[in-house]
Amino acid sequence: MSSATPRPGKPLSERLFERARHVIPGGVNSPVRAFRGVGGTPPFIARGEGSRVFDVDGNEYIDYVGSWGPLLLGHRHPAIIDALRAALEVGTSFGAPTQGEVELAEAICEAVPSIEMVRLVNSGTEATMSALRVARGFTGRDLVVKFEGCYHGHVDSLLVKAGSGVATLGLPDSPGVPKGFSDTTIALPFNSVDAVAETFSAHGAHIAAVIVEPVVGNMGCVSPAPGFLQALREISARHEALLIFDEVMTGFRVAFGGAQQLFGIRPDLTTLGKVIGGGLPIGAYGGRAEIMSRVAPSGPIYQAGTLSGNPLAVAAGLAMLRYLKSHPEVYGQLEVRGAAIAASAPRSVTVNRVGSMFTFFFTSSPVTNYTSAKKSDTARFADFHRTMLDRGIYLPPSQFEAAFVSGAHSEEDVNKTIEAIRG
Ligand code: HOZ
Repeated sequence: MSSATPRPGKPLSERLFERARHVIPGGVNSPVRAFRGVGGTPPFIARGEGSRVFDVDGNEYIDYVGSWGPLLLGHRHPAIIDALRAALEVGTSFGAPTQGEVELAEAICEAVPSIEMVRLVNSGTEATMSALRVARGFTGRDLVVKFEGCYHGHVDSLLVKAGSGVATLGLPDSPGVPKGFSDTTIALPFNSVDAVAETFSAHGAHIAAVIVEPVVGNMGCVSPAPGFLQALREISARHEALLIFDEVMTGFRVAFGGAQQLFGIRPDLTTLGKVIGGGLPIGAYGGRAEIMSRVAPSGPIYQAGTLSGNPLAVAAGLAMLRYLKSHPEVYGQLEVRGAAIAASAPRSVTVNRVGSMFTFFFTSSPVTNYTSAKKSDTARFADFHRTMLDRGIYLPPSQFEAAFVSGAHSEEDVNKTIEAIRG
């Protein structure tokens, strides 16, 4: 941590956190921000610029949280700020169609060919919740297969053996989810083709969909084993169940066309969020026109939203996608920077990385699913996290999250990060 001016008394972050805990559950508006997995007080962020965030106590950090994924180009990228300024000049919300929504939908469909039609929503959770409804409405079936340690937002029926904050806090399931909802979910080990095949043999006629993070970010970063995604495609198709790729994290991050481009798989439905909003709240779900045309008002499956297609989020997202399309070299740079950081990990650590997503697991065994991710020594992770924060490197405060490199991370940032890792 590089501190501008040392200040007397309790740091402002600590005082704000105390105040926050009186009026906001746990002092945060999303559990993963609370530092429960690593201890201590989360720095309260005052501003961001490029690869850096600055806290209210004057400390500067190289940021690998990137708002949990959306900031693929770093903080306050000029293309996005300019687009937002222009959008602000004409209005913040209309609840009526706008040209920008059409352009963003066209940009998404062009970049991700499996998405023939797309509906914009306000968050990744809304996207996965809606995609499940569409899958169930389209197939007339109720069951959904998910994978242990994958997290698809806080959708009732998907909060079963979930990753992200659920894993960090060690919550097996959430109170408040009716048993009838979780009973519709079958959670299987990630990367186990056998488990998927057996489940489909037993219940195939009742399974509406398989939903998967094609590269998992929410149990830490875990790549699909060779052939796993192909097997999901083949088995689900054989049983006329839909394959949903949750690309909220990987969309436009691991490749311009997402993980489906990287691995050459065409899912039936895809959920997006994060990068497609350029740092503003957004989500999207889309897929085959035959399926998506069943969504209201063209079909009977209902889904709606007052702020859906919000002009500010759309302007920021469109600026992001246009920039990425015209600067494909960004992905090469992300690969190089990500690889350099991964290569700096100590011997006893297992590093998983796909492009700009990476996680250091404190175990010497390979991490291929949730069971192996949980073998990581989380106390060592917490020590590592604290040390890195003290050295000015801001990593996700949980073993069960991915860190993100952005296009704003310079070679110098990466070298500083490597120095901090090596101590
Ligand atoms: N989907 C994010 C990464 N696990 C978490 C963001 C949040 O829960 O606030």
